[in-house]
Amino acid sequence: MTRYPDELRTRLADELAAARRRTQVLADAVDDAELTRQHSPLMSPLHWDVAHIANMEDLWLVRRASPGDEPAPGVREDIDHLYDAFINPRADRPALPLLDPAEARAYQATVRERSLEILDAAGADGRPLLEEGFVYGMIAQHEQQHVETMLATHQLRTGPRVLHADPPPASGLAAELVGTEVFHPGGRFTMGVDAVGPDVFALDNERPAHEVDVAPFHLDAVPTTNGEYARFIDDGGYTRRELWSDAGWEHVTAEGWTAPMTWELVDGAWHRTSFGEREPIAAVADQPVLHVCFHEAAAYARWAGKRLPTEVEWEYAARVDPESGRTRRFPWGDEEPTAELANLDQRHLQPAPVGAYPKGASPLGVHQLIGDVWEWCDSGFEGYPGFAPFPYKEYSEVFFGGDFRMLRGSSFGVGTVAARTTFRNWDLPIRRQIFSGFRCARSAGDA
Ligand code: AVJ
Ligand code: FE
Repeated sequence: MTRYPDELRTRLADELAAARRRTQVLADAVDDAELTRQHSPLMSPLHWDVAHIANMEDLWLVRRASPGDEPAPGVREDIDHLYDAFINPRADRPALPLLDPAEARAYQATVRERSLEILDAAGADGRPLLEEGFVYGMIAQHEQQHVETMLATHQLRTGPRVLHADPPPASGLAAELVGTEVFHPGGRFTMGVDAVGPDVFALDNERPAHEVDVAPFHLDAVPTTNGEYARFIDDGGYTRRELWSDAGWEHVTAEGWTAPMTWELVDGAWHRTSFGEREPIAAVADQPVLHVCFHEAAAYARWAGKRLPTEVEWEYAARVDPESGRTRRFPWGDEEPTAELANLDQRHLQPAPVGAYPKGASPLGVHQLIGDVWEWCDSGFEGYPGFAPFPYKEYSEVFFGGDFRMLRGSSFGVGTVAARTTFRNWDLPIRRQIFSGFRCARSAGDA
């Protein structure tokens, strides 16, 4: 039994701890009544997420990362069925005999103690799941993904503000960048990634690295802003049938949507409510628009004479260094994101104005591909050539070919451990409770 090298062991423990700190911030911000309430049928009660996070860690670290060829006993195998997302649709979760908040917190703590003992004792020992610490990274990412979901639940709750963060940095470049696009010559590039070295935490749907051809295209330098989106609304965007797909039109008219999720008209002026605080859209006009569904993004793009990018185009723009032709890890190079490069980790509770992260831009000048808002792409969810489910089919494979649209980049609510240009997120085209925005694209040659 060989232990992981100290540096790796520390990194893995740090990622688990960082995820747990965020879970606790969001769970501790509300009282037990709010923790156990379902704020929207689209979301779980927060204490379900808390125990589900622990149950995933119980399944994959306590049971599967333990030394030996057979899974070790779990902390609470008796409650697996309550926290299986496939057995229990979100709308049904409040009616289950769930752990109460104190029990859910205690379950998290007990499981974590056991995980850290296992991490301390052993290394990979040739087991693929444990190679380079993958399963610890997977569990840290799983917790961070649920923290982002819990943050979206917070966005849906009503009542006074309970979460606080510094405002995002200002931008001196917004006026210059809004409405501009960047030409990308296209060609062949390496899409996806092999989960080795710095990319070891890449999840199954990001793999393997493979060559792809992309035709020349233009991509907006920045995500579509609130100010631009308000002009689309004022121009009758939500009432002009020709801008919408059949499914999009059917959905917005059935729902009566006339603006993004958190917007409302107050004395004739658009306002949004962000984590309990109402503010005029005019004050955040340069921020990327947030909480729009795929259909709204696509309708805006058509109104603007453009379209949404494909996943291939998005990843090309985010990764290819035109100078060397090399596919890199991030728009700015190969180094991990920092507070100067991207708006991540819930450091700010809203997107930053466009142009606020000039150091994070791509060499061709595309800004904020990582951080701020998830970006809808006009692609469905499929496995890459050579895809293999790892370590379980229910993370990705069962969703392939479904009615999903892809989201790329990451939002202000994404944990750095899951912020990659190869990361593939997906949701139904009607969903907008997530931290979703978009930027437009155009094929080269189209007027
Ligand atoms: C990748 C965000 C679509 O939340 O449904 C969490 C992530 N998978 N637990 C989701 C996930 C299992 C997943 N998304
Ligand atoms: Fe989950």
